[in-house]
Amino acid sequence: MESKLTKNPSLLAWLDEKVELLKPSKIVWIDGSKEQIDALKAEAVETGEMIKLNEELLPDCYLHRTAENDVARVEDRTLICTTKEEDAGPTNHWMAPDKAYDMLYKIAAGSYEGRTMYIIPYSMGPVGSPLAKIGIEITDSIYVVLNMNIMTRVGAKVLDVLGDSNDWVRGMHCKCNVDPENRWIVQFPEDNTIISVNSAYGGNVLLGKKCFALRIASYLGKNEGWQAEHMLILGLQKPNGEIKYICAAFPSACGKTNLAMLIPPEGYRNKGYKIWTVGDDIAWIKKGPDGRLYAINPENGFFGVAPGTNMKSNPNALKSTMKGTIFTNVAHNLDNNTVWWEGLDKNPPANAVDWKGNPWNGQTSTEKGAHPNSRFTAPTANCPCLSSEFDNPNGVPISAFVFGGRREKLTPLVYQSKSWNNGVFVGSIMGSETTAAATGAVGVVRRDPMAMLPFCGYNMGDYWKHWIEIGKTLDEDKAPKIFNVNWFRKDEDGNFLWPGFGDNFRVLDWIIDRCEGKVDAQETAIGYIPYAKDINLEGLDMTEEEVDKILDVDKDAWEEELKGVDELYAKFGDRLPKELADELASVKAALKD
Ligand code: GTP
Ligand code: SPV
Ligand code: MN
Repeated sequence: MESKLTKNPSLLAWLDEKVELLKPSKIVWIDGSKEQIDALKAEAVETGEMIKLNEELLPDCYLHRTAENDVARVEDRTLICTTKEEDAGPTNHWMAPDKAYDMLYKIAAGSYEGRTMYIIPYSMGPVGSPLAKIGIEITDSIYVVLNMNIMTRVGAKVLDVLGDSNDWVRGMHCKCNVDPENRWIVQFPEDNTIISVNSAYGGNVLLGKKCFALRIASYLGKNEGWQAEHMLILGLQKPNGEIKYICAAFPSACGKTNLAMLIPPEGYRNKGYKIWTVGDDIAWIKKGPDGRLYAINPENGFFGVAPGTNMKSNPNALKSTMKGTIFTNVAHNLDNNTVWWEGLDKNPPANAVDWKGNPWNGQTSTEKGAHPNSRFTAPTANCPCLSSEFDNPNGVPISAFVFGGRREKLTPLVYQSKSWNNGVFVGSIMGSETTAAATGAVGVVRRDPMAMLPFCGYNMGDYWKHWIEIGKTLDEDKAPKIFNVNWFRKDEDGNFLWPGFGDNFRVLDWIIDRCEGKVDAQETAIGYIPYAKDINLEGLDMTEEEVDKILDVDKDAWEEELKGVDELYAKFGDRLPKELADELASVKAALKD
């Protein structure tokens, strides 16, 4: 093995085994140097794996297309392999570890023949932070290396911090021949190990992200007393300069990136309000020495949904993609060698190539130019509103947790839970319409507790218990308040009833006022709902009566909804925390009043 970057015995032994299994022709350690990364970019362009975009308009940006059958996470083929099936729980797919290793090693054997094994040392969280953790991903894909280099902190400096420690997450990715029938994304939480075969799409192969930072990390967090959540982290700056931090969990493609980077409405901006982005997808949360919960964003980039991103909906995201970005499965505008996606502007290119690689005329075609789950991989450093605390190794103190889903009906614009345990209940009953972020039907309501359904690395009942236990350790005045939001209510004609995007700031404003005890609310069966007059509508073409409509609590509809919760809870048997059963009973009783 040429120029090893470490003497770490556990790592070298693991690599020896993998070399023997995979039989690479060449081995390259990713040291994180600019020269090395530039050479890999050039190589990927040379082989056609990536297309170099217009250097003047999009400097250092590239386009990549994945296989047509490999464009989203595959939840049916995502396994949690624990010794006991019940430890994976009823909401995960499970396989016995021995059987899974056997199956995966057979698929992977010899699959690097004639190819290069890249060894990527990476840190989730600022390198050396007490909240950070280290992973090693081996892969045979340059695209994966280049994405990991944006999404995480990569290179020799990580190995310096690791030293001889055995505390690192093993990640093996084999692209194989992207065969969907042999595609598996497998977590072994008890072994700190991830194996991903037959895919080359983001969430399936950038192993630091969902596989490590959520599935493995949620399991580690349960054992070590912290939390890994599918949450954005934002700072809301008030006119007096004070900044309050909020973590929000929405399911995939339900608005985290948009909320994390929002620009407040003009009236607020003029007063001095501002949003700072700490993270847009994942939060690692731990109690700090002052008894408050602190969050870091373990990532170093944004793997954001491209469609719908434009200068009006999310200018900060769009600006983040203007340099050093990899675009995946968007349309290629041949006139100026740039990219396009649905919702970027009203002027689709006529002379273009669609996400499948076919000639595409955006002016006349009825097909989509970009895949609905097409994405950009952009460095956080590009974000115009990146928080100065982004790299703070100790994280930021959390004032509020916000849960939210995509619901045409039922769920009010915002409500506040009545207590910590009631808030955990609110998170646990989350339902949301499915999106293109995972393969399968789109627009179907499913229960997605805490937006973690596809990402919890252990029994969801134990995960809820962990939430309840964390609450017990927090003093009442230090515990974040817990809310639920829904930006997606629609009228009978299918039009959104709430403008969303930047105007969601109006709801954040109410949330912070509630945290500070500055505003009253009406108690309902499900929680505290705002008085319509307390949602600031200045500059908005919307009346209080219209706001009232999206704040209503339809008791009959909620009773119906809770039947779905009964079904969910019934799956857990005695792993369902009693506290949640009690909360469900009391909400049901309140709905009958
Ligand atoms: P993941 O990266 O998959 O975890 O998704 P995310 O939660 O970061 O979702 P994102 O912010 O990328 O939003 C996904 C989609 O929701 C895009 O098509 C947005 O245009 C749309 N969206 C986001 N916020 C709003 C909103 O407030 N109102 C409406 N109507 N749509 C929104
Ligand atoms: C999600 O699906 O929630 C994402 C994209 O953030 S992926 O990395 O593919 O999981
Ligand atoms: Mn996500």
